Amino acid sequence: MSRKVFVGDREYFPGIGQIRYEGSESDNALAFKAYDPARVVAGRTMEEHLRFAVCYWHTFCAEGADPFGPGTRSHAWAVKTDAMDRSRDRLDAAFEFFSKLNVPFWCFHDFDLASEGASVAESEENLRAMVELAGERQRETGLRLLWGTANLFSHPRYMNGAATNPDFAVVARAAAQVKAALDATVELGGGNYVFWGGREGYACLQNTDTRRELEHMAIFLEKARDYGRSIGFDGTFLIEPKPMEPMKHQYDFDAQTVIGFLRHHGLAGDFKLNIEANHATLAGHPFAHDLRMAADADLLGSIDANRGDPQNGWDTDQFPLDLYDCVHGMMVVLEAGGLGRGGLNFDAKIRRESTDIEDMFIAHIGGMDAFARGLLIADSILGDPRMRSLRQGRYASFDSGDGERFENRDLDLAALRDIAAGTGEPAQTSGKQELVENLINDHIVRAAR
Ligand code: XLS
Ligand code: NI
Ligand code: NI
Repeated sequence: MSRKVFVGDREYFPGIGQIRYEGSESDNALAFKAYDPARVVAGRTMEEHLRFAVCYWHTFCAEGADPFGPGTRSHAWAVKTDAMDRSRDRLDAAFEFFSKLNVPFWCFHDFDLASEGASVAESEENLRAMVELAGERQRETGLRLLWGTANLFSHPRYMNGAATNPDFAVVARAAAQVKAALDATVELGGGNYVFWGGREGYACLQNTDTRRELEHMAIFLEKARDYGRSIGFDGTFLIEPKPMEPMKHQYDFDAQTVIGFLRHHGLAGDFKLNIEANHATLAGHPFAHDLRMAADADLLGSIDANRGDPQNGWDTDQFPLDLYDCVHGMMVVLEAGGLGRGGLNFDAKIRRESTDIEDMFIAHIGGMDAFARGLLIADSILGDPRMRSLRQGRYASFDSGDGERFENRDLDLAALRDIAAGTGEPAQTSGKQELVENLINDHIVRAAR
């Protein structure tokens, strides 16, 4: 796809042109080695499978600050004194970047796009003005919105939570933000709306009425859903699980916790899950585990692509460059039939020490190539009859006879007992883990050729 790559009245990334596919032999750091948007894999183009999105917050708002020091990068789009001027410059820089990188989608929080005003009405006004401009930029470039969301965790008023805040005034304030962010998402044609429960959880179990807070969260989501539907939002609401950080414990702990919550509160028809790799690993799971749990429940909505550092217990939001993670993840996505209206959003930030402007491009290019390779390798593995029979074959005893009757719920506990008594000690069956892992390695080498 070829688009106009330079919007507004100044170029923020001079010297960097449209990023193109040059193939695996290319040694150009600013070219795709594997991501070839038009290449067809398993019946769809790579662009259709992967549906890449760039996030606004890490890439255009954050400047590399950490708890021990300020930012290390100063952005040319963040220098003007007037906040609205800065927002407009940032939007132009963002759309230039999206276009040059050739991603089809982007994502935002309300207050990434516009700065928060002194009142609810002023914040709404700021956001509306920026949404109008963003709509223009979308039309000019062909970019689409993967999802919008509201930042319900940065402002000090949300220190005790947003939807689960013990103070009703704060809950209402959070609702006002979600209403405006939903309006913005609908206006920009977003396919999804995300809830990440940043401070929905607790720091101290003894001062918290968890039963009441969880009930409030369900009511809040229900009212947001009803409002969204009433203004014509026909996309998917997404919950993004995360076990901790900033709170000691967050209610949306992991995929299975959220699935249980959605089903319990009758929300599973409108809500799905946005699985973030580093959140899954913080919960003690591999990325592919949370993807699989969501997919098994038919609730896999979208992905926040990043990775953690195995030696660190926090959300490092590194770029997803671990090939195994991408392979294992794409195996789940392909088996689930794809991401539907979801996508792969790079909720990732370059390191504080990565201070060249080209590093933003290099990081995203690497992530896109890693997932493109993951897609190719996953497709190759899933097409290997040995792989299929290794997994399916383990369950062959349920395909007929008593196993089938068990699956059909036709055997009660006493009948199972009699079958066991007549069978004797079951024969030992190897799980063949190393064989499966070796097969995956073989496919990684083959598909990379
Ligand atoms: C933080 C989350 C956040 C959400 C959007 O850990 O990943 O970035 O994706 O609010
Ligand atoms: Ni995220
Ligand atoms: Ni995160």
